[in-house]
Formats: sequence, C-alpha cells, structure tokens
Amino acid sequence: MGKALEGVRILDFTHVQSGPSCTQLLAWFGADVIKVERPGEGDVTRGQLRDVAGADSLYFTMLNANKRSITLDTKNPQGKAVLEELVKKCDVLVENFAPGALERMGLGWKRLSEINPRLILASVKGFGPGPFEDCKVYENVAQCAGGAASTTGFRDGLPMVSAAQIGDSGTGLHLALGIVTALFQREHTGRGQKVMCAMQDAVLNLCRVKLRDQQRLANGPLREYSQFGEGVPFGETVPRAGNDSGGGQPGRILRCKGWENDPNAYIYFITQAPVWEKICDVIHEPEWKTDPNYATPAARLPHLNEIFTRIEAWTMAHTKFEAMDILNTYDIPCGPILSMKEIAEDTSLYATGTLVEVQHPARGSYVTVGNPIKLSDNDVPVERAPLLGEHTDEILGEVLGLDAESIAVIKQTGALGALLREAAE
Ligand code: CAO
Repeated sequence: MGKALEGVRILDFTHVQSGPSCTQLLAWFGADVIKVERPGEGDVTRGQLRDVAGADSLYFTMLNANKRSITLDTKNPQGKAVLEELVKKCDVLVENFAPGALERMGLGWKRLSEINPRLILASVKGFGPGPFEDCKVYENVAQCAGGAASTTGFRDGLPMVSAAQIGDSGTGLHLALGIVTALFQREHTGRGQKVMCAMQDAVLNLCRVKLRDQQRLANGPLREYSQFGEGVPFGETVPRAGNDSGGGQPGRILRCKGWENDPNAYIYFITQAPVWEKICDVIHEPEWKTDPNYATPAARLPHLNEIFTRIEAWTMAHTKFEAMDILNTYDIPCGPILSMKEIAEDTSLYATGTLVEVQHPARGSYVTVGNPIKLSDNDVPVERAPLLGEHTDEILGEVLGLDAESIAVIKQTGALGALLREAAE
C-alpha cells in the first residue's frame, strides 16, 4: 500500500486546534509534516488541560500525531534564516496565527513566494476581509459568528454552542481540502498560491441548511419545526429547533428504558416517510396507516408531538440497543445516544482504525481518534505526537543538509533555544 501524499513536505507553523487538525490529516495521508515551535514552550496546548504531570497534554497529543517537531525562535535573525531555508524545501506552509503575525515576522505572501514560487501558503483566520478581519478568534466565537449558536438549542433557552468543534477542526478540514486542491493545480501551473479559510465561513458552510430555512421563512412557517405543530408563531429569523431533525424527515430524541438513571439512555428516532407503515406496526397503531390525520407526511406535521409521544411510549419499554435492533430489522432510521465512555470502549471503532491506542514516552498509552477518511491505497499507521524539538537536529541535517558543526554554530546563536535551556539547567 502507498502513501497518498508521499513526497509532499509541509512546514507546519500552526498552533492550538484549527491548524494542527488540518496538518495532522495531511500527515495521515503521508505528507512529511514539520511542526515549527517556539523554543521552551512550543505549541501552547502542550501545557493546557494537562492531566499527567510533566507530560504533553492530550489536547496536544491528539492533534499532532505523525508530525516531526523542530524548535526555532523566528524572532532571532538566525532562526528566521533557518525558517526561510525550510520554506525553500517545503511545498506548503500552514499557519493560523492572529491576523498580521506572519507579516510582522517579515514573511507575508510576497516574501514567501519570492523565496519559493511553488509554495502554497495556507492560513486559517477567524474572519475574512470585513469589519472583524483583525480579530483573534477561538472555536466558540466562530460558532457564534457563523450562525451555529443562534440556531442551536431550544426555543426558550440561550443560544447554544455545539461540543463538536466545527469552528476549529471544521475549518481544519476545509483548509486541508484547499491545500490538496492547490497542490493538484500546481501540477498544471507550476505555481503556488494562497489558500485562506475563515472560521466564520467554515461554520456557515456547515450551517447552510439554516440559511436555507431563513429564506424559506419568507414563504411561510417552517412546518417541520415542532413549534409549527404547537401553534407558536415564527418571527423574522430562524428559531432554535431543539432536536428536530434538519431535513424533511421529522425526528426527535426519545427516552429509552433506564433513562431515569442513565443520562444517555435515549435514541434518535426518524419518522422517515417510506417506512411510516412499518413504524405504525412497531408501535401498534395500525390505523395510523390510513387515518387522514397521519397517513401522509404533510398531514403528520401538525401532530408531531402526539406522534412522538406515542413512539416514546414504545422506546421507553426498550433499552436503546434493544430498540436499535428491532428498528433496524424494519429499516427504520434511528441512532443510539452514545456516551463518550461507550464510544471509547467500542471495539469496532478500534478495528477500523477510527480509534487508536498509542504509546507515549512521558504519558504511557493514550487513545486518539485516527484518520476518519479511509483511502484504500493509503497506509499510514498513527504515531504518537512528537516531544518538543524532538527532531530539531534530524530536520536540520536531513532537510537542510547541515552538518553537526553548522548545527552547533546555529545553536550558539540561541535560534534553536538550546542556550535558553542550558541556562535554565
Ligand atoms: N518564534 C518566535 N515567535 C513566535 C513563534 C516562534 N517559533 N511562533 C509564534 N511566534 C509569535 C508570533 O510571531 C506572534 O508574535 P507577534 O504578536 O509579536 O507578532 C506571537 O507568537 C503570538 O501569535 P498569536 O497572536 O497567533 O497567538 P495568540 O496566543 O495571541 O492568539 C489565537 C491565539 C488562536 C487567538 C490567534 O492565533 C488567532 O486568532 N488565530 C487565527 C484563528 C485561529 O486559528 N483560531 C483557532 C485557535 S483554536 O481554538
């Protein structure tokens, strides 16, 4: 088996989550990812939410697998010179600094493309050009500005952010696609280009069904939203719809046996139109197949609360897994609400490589999410995240061709942080 991005070298100048999630995917497709980190401290997440004293955090290790780490003080003239040499040897530079930081380093797009005209510069920023373009942005800011928070949660509650990191990892995914597309175009043009992904844009892209609903509102109420059946009028903007399903097949989260003590004893149940008659059989309401109030999808919309109350009486008599087994025999779409504990113990996810256990010299073994995108001709086993500066000498020797004497000279300047470390010891 091959490695899809074999031969592609990425200068990974990213930190926190959005950028690292992108470069980790590229590493899993076989690219050589060189993570450039500030001497001494490195990516700030190494020390954030630390659960094992003296070991890199899971926040860091779960976002930086299969990468090499070099420490480089890019504000030191010699460090900057080394960085520029690396730019010459790399295909892509990925960064997610605050707006203007790369330019302040003297490495704006003009300079980078002078150094290496084939270079692809890929950036994550919070916002695109406009009133907020200079703002620093984290996950939840993007979820709020991209339309996710105003449309998530219950109508009578606060706007709600999702646990899924659609602002950070969602943008990282978008950026990865931009990078491989730019690499593909470079095959024809020989030129690099800038790839920019704003977190607000990525979230909005993932929320496009809500912009659809915003426009539908002009032509009448959103009949598949629970509030329609409840007789609650719609305002000018898309309301929060609780757990109503986003498409035209109404769905809800329903209680299952054990819900009184288990916060996740629930199932998502979809009343998909083609299997309506089977649903009526399962819940023992055969007359609903022909009753004009229930027989068609349109007729059912004003009665969703009543229908789901009846279905829930059935789901509450079964555990979520029993209900899954029964409903699947009828082809009725449904899904158990799985806790993170249940997911972490699911052997089928380990069998596919979606969950992987990795050994780490400082923290022992840990579980990480492997590559969720499976290619039949791409085999890159998940490797632990690098220690800070673990590959500094290796990269200077192998990528830049420097001998031990030249590396020692660079170290003397403090560009690699070695002097700082020695001073501290
Ligand atoms: N050597 C020397 N200096 C370095 C360095 C290195 N190896 N790596 C980074 N730096 C410097 C940068 O040059 C910058 O310096 P200046 O401010 O003097 O120009 C400085 O470190 C800090 O960079 P920053 O502003 O990006 O970092 P921050 O912690 O203040 O902000 C964040 C973090 C995430 C809010 C900001 O980077 C950002 O908005 N990024 C874009 C959006 C994004 O990706 N957000 C997702 C974060 S994940 O939730």
